[in-house]
Amino acid sequence: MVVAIKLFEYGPTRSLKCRWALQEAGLDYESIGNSPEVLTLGELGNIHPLGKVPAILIDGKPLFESSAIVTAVADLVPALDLVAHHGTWERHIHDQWTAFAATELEIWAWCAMLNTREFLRSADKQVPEIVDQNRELFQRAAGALENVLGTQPYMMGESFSVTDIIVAYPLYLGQEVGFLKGFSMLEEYVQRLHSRPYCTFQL
Ligand SMILES: N[C@@H](CCC(=O)N[C@@H](CS)C(=O)NCC(=O)O)C(=O)O
Repeated sequence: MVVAIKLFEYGPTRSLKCRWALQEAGLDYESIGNSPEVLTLGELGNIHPLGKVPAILIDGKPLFESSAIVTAVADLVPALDLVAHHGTWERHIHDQWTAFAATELEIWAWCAMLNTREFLRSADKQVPEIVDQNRELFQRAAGALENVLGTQPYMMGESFSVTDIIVAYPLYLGQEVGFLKGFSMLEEYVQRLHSRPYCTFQL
């Protein structure tokens, strides 16, 4: 099976999830941009309604949102079992954890970054007082994951899957802003994933 894949990406962003998934899947792809200028490309604007990265064309079909892209990439290579297959209960569990990662974890770590990192948002537009609330909400969700990963090595059980790429990214952001301290299972999990050859996240 040969699939034409164009990934609109820029290194230190959520694009990293997609690059990692493509490498796990063993799929060749054309990297478009991979610099801040990617955000100015009209072709990107035609795929992503907000002109953000990552975005992808798979055989010409457009898709955005990093979790959707990662899942679609894994679905291209079903024999590798990189994601629970369509129509199984496990697939619903994958959807459960990827939605949880975006709405209960990533949002709070990202909000903390936006309000403390001037390369993301100028100081006059930051509200650093919000960070304590971000930490509280992130850590509530992190506690739930800590319980899961205390009994199994990966989010879906005994084996790595792209669910882990999607869940680990907000943990990696959380580590950046110091929200992961004291969550020993999560710190070990991040290290475990980091030791995979295709991991793109920098600790
Ligand atoms: N929920 C989206 C978030 C995409 C996103 O915010 N991308 C950032 C880089 S990590 C971006 O392109 N920002 C440029 C902008 O805000 O215009 C996803 O997971 O793909």
